[in-house]
Amino acid sequence: MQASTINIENIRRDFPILQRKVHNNKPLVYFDNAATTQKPIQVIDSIHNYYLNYNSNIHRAVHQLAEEATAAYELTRDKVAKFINVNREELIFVRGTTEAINLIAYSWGRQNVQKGDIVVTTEYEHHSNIVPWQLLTKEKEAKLEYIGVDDNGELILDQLDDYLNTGRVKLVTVSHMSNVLGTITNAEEIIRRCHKKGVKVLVDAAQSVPHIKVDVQKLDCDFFAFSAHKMLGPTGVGVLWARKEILENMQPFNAGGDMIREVHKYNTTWNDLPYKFEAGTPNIADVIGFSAALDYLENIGMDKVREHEIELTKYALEKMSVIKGIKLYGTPDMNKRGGVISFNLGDIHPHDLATIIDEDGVAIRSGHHCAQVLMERLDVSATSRASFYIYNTKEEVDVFIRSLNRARELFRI
Ligand code: 7TS
Repeated sequence: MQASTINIENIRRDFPILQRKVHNNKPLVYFDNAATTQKPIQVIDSIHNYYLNYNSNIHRAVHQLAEEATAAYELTRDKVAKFINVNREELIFVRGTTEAINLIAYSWGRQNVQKGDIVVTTEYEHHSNIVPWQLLTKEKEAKLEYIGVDDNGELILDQLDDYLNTGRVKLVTVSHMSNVLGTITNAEEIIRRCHKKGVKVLVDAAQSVPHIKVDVQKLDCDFFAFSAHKMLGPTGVGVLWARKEILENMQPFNAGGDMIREVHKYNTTWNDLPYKFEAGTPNIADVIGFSAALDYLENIGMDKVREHEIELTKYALEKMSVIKGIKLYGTPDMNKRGGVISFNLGDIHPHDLATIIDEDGVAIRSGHHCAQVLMERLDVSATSRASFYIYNTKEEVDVFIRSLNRARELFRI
């Protein structure tokens, strides 16, 4: 029995890497999807086809190849805009979530955050949604504050109200889904409370957009960021969305070709949105490859993707919870979590555990997951983490469970 109504056998055939054997002919069980997902053949072919048949720079020349490349690049923008329900002119291609957040911190933050102001983030952020704000608040003599995480792995929203009541908050920036706990943030509620006080909200959607249907207009945030490589797409492509009036009032981040309208010796005027924020030759091949990833997910349907992950995560949590000596992090309520399971097994160091189960072909992540503030909150130096996607099966979870038990026996837990 497969985990859900999606046809996993067909899906798995589209991912050549899943046929790979590792460590003495063990089938690969890839459970490191929160770090990056595997790519279907459609994505690989689309990049290959671009280089084989119409490699060219975009937005410049009038020859046929340039026109084909420009059209394919811009078609991805249309598809992304539809996927998250926004206008294409507000949608900027960047290198990834990290670059999107840095862009906001640099361009918007430097113009809008002043001495004494507050930027609020949370204890379960990825470093890429902490460090840029540390740099900004230090430079501006502003303050960085944190919404805490409770023992269920959920945000303590009362603390948000305390910060908002100071009247000094300029921005609240939150992960839509924790990459360690899998907690799905109640972003709608945070945005509602912030907007009541005129405070802007950035949503780091690196872990949500790949797994749950997100309608950005409905969400009503001000900034939104995610990475293609966590949703079947290539590395080196990310998306930043922001409201038109915000982007229009923002200074550019990178300056150079393509982002200008006219350049004179001592002054320059900016190109229209979104090109004002896309200086230089972009990652054309991978943006085009991202199109195929979006088609692939649209074909399956994001509701099905979510359904499948809920089933798999429930199944894994049930089996894991009876392993002697295991500590599972995050809420058991599947409505509030995605397909990410962080855990510790006895006093086995997560790196040792990951190495042992790697011998059985199971790839998981171990370490601090670029979330050291959360590790401090959980009072651990590291965790092990299994994270699922559309091609994972219950049979693979069984292999993982057997492997965890082998590690437990090795360490006599
Ligand atoms: N925000 C969140 C919530 C993330 O999980 C990640 C990457 C990022 C931002 C940064 O994304 P990037 O594409 O710019 O690197 N998370 C992980 C992870 O959990 N393991 O490896 C990368």
